[in-house]
Amino acid sequence: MSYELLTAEARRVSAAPEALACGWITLNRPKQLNALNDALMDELGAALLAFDADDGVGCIVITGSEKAFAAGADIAVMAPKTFMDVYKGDFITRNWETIKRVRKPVIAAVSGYALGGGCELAMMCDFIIAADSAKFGQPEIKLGIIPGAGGTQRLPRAVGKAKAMDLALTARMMDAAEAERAGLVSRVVTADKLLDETAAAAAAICEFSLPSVMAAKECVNRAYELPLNEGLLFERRMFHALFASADQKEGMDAFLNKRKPAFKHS
Ligand code: DAK
Repeated sequence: MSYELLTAEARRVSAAPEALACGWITLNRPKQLNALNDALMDELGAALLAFDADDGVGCIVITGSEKAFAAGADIAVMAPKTFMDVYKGDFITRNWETIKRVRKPVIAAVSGYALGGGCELAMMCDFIIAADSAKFGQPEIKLGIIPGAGGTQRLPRAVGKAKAMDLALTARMMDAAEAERAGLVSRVVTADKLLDETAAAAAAICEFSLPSVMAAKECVNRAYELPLNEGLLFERRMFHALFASADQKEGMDAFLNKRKPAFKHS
């Protein structure tokens, strides 16, 4: 598939022979700092679903430019809209939620601005690796609106109420170091190392057995939806289910025989 506002390629990130490829998506609307319009979100959804359906892909990366992961939803598009436009049209909800359907891990590699919808998009990914130049924020309040794609819900879950309120109410930006301390990002690296560090994380995932990778993602996500006992039960059942995979036999046999596993992703 070819895209206009992003690039998408299945990249080999690991030299291990059985490792899967990484679906690498780079947002590419540089003049607008990757502001997210309808066409870009359509393309992003299509690229995500294509990689999710591709048996040769084990994980997906979303990244932007050095200056901006994404500076938010496109303000020029939103500016003239009326209540009836956004309510009746269910404004930009349609193509903003595709990412929730993706079952393979999605890593956000964030350099520069991740603001408004850009911060929300990063938070919809499974984890965020940040360059030390990254700046996160929910500045919608400056525009007379509030976050509309999960900023008031996912941000407090990630960083707690105090910082979420601070960001949403004052519009200040949080730098990468603060974001890491607060738990929003999993690691911070210098800007020149961001893509290599992300590729290495993706390579580790792509080498593991895809069914167990998908099960781990599903279980961690349940932690946000279920009471503890139900979540534990779900995890237990998924754990049991993986004993039906060939890769469980392979992984454990490889450990016992002091060799590298050759997972078949089945
Ligand atoms: N939209 C459109 N254009 C943008 C943009 C944006 N969000 N951010 C930047 N640009 C454009 C600028 O207008 C400028 O264009 P030209 O003037 O060159 O034509 C170009 O990108 C470069 O920007 P600056 O000249 O401003 O660059 P600076 O380095 O001086 O400043 C900045 C960078 C990121 C601090 C600044 O551009 C900025 O404050 N941008 C706006 C950030 C922001 O307010 N973001 C939140 C937008 S509201 C929903 C889903 C999502 C959303 C809502 C609902 N549903 C599912 C219901 C999301 C809402 C939002 O994100």
